[in-house]
Amino acid sequence: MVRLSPSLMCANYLCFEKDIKDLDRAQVDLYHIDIMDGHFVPNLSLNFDMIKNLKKATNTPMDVHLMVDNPESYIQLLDNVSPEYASFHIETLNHPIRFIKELKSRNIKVGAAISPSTSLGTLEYILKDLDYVVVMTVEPGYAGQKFIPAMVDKIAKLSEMRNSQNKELLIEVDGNISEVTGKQCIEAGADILVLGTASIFKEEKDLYTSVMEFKNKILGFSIK
Ligand code: S6P
Ligand code: MG
Repeated sequence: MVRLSPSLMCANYLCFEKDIKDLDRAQVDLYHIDIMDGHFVPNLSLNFDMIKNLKKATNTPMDVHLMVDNPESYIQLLDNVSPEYASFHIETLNHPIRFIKELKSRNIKVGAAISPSTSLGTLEYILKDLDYVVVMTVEPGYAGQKFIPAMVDKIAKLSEMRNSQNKELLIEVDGNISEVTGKQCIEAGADILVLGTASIFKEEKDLYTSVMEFKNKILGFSIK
């Protein structure tokens, strides 16, 4: 079943608690938490103190997307919040297998995120060690960007790789996932849709309504 993961950097921080309640009521599957460092990407977004507070307010699992150089230096911060899922960018590590083992030993499901111009070949020898891959369908760093159409083919190729190497692997897609691009990604093999300004975060609607409408629109596409 396809899972829905709202990207909380798109929430309204002036009424954050209400947004979380609305999303929980709509039974979203995961919270996508973007962590940026201003180096790997030229922006900053959410932080670990916020995750700690969020964990007090909801039981929905957290999926931390580390868009940072040197993700190994974030282990202590991850330990402080114990997220259920965490992904690092494959472009940032020389020794990813060691980092994957570190996270797994903490009972964290581990993902590798891959930027649009990075080849799938970089994942070939670690695919069997991963729980998921985050295919970036925009350049990492900002919400509200345009979907890169060539990423649909990349998802399909990754899906073929998973068939031969790791059938349990989940494919998450992140960046301008709308009703239209979401369907294309699901058809290509995506399992987790990150939802941002292209789908549910709209000023004119509350989040509960937005998520329910989005679910209905792609219901035939196997949303639970
Ligand atoms: C982008 C970040 C994403 C965004 C998401 C927002 O660097 O990793 O998770 O939050 O793409 O969604 P949208 O629909 O505004 O692109
Ligand atoms: Mg993200």
